[in-house]
Amino acid sequence: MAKVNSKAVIVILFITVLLGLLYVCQYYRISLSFEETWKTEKEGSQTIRISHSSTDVHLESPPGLKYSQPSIVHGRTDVVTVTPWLAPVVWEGTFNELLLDSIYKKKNITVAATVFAVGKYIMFLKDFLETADKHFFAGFRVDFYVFTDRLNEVPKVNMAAGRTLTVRSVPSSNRWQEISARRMELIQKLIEETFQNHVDYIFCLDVDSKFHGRWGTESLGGLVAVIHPGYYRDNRSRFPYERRPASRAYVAPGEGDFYYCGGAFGGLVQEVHQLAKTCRNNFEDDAKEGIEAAWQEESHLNRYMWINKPSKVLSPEYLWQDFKQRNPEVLLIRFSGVIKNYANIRPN
Ligand code: UD2
Repeated sequence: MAKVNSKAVIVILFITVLLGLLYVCQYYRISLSFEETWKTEKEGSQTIRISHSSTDVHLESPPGLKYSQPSIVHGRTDVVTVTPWLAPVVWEGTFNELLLDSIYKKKNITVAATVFAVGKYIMFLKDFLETADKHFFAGFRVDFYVFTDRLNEVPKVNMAAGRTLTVRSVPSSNRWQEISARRMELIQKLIEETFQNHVDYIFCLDVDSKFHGRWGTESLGGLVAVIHPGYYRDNRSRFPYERRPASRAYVAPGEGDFYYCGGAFGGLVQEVHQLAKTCRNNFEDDAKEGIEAAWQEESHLNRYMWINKPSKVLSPEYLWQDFKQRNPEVLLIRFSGVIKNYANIRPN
């Protein structure tokens, strides 16, 4: 009898310890989804808290807000407004900006935007900033970060209240491919060293572009990609993905969803940090083996987005190209790349 009892006690103890372990694991799993510990080169280890749930998931509308009735049977029929993994594709006519702005005003969000203006690309910065101040998250707190090697040539632009401009020095380079590709590393470091708790979303944008229309809260999401205007009507066999299996940006024939722009992407700070870090590491590991992907960081970004599906996809309204005639399904061009003479502005 005493023997049976001691066996029962051992079994009960074992179950108790097991339940305790399960509880602890569950606790850590939940904590980890809200906190991420990043090692920064300078500061060692630090904990950055980003509340996913309150910023991106819970959408609370102010009581009493009047807006037009949404329909479940009428809407855009000329374009696809949802991906096969059920992420919205944002086109003009698919959202109510009054409603969205009211929801995000309550959240008191801060959006950061990065832009690189290295070498002669500084010439594009004035128009970029002036039009961004007018159209990019107008009425919201926006922190612009300009990376340049020409600190003295940064134009003076009067920003609206609540919007800041920070200029960071970066080395010059005699290879445009390197300037374009190093952006991922600098975005990763900016997030690690500067953002801490105060920025919710970040967008990374090409400087040789201008805003023409609203780019606002409708674009917010966990991981946000923009459909490239040059390929969105094409079969994926024609997408300029990296096609050499030796590269970490490789996308095999028959794979890939859309072709996304390297010139605009964003999302929650934590998501963009993961993207930038991964693309940077893959780019550098490729370089050690003497490989440079076909479209540098754009190729790595496309590989990343193929595996890590964006939770919101922005239509080509969000990055058009001025040399292209507007297609009928593009009702509004919000942001577009200016016409430029590569031979005159690139260092090589
Ligand atoms: C495409 C992408 C670009 C990038 C590139 C591949 C779009 C609209 N553009 O543009 O994002 O993925 O292919 O590498 O998706 N820059 C400088 N100084 C330079 C060169 C570049 O500051 O001398 C910066 C600048 O912010 C510029 C960006 O890098 O906007 C991209 O370079 P680009 O505009 O010359 O590349 P492009 O037009 O081929």
